[in-house]
Amino acid sequence: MSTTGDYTSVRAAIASLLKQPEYDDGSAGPVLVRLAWHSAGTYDASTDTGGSNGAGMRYEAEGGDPANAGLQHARVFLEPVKASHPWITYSDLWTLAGVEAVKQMGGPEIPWWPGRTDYVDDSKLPPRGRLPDGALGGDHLRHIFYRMGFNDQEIVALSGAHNLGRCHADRSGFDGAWVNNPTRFSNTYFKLMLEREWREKVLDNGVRQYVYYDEDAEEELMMLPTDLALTTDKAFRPWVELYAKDKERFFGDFSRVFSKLMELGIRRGEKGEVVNTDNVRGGYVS
Ligand code: DDH
Repeated sequence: MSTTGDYTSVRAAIASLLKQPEYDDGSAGPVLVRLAWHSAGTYDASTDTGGSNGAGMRYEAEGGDPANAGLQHARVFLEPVKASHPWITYSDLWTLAGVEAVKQMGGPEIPWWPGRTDYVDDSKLPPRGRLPDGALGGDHLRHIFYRMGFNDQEIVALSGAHNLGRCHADRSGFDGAWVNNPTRFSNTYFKLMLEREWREKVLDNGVRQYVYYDEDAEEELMMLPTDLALTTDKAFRPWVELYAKDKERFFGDFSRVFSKLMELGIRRGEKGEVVNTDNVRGGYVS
């Protein structure tokens, strides 16, 4: 059994479960990053509700949101880590797993602090509909991410996470990967977005996405309507161009905004300790 507070041991346990030859592209990494993001991305700054505190996805109200379809795989991957480190909260484990997965897949180090609690009043879970819908456009992106307290540049930087993983027809309805090496963190997503001729494709299930056939990979790559909105919107596009050119800048900005995402709704005291124990305003300590 590990020592309470030994996050180095938790990180090592996460790193050692990433390789999953039978799963997707052979890695649990991308779906762990998505779990971390969806656990935090329910935050609403105006009511100070939602966010990673509470690990509300353990409950049907949040876990059963169609936007979270497939994330049970990520939670199941992490169960052995919780079993060998029972002192860690789910909310800390899920956020740390995302941070560690990015690093292990060749991405930047992301500052992360522990202390989240699993206390949640499940009658007060954030309403569904707070996570983005890939079928929509730039206005929707702003509506969703401004609500969390992000600006246009931060929206573009965060979207760069789509260098990782893939869409699954049985989860979101969209299908395919954004890049041909989806378990390696990079800025390829931004490059492809600008450099390739994307054409609209309506899938058999009626879902509309954009595709491009990559001859080298002999694979069809995809973009969501929300992804390509980053290239057509005047305010988003310069950031796409910058990140396509400057990988270091993207890595630095991604690290900062992902860290900010993981901290949404978490209030810390002078020593970095979390002073609100709930994911709803006025938890036990206000
Ligand atoms: Fe995403 N994402 N995401 N995404 N996302 C999907 C997969 C992954 C949107 C829609 C989808 C972020 C932003 C957006 C990851 C990380 C992040 C899928 C496919 C859809 C759809 C799900 C499936 O079928 O399995 C939309 C829309 C947005 C937006 O509006 C900006 C952000 C901010 C992140 C982040 O991590 C910071 C990752 C990783 C995946 C791959 C998951 C997997 O299983 O593989």
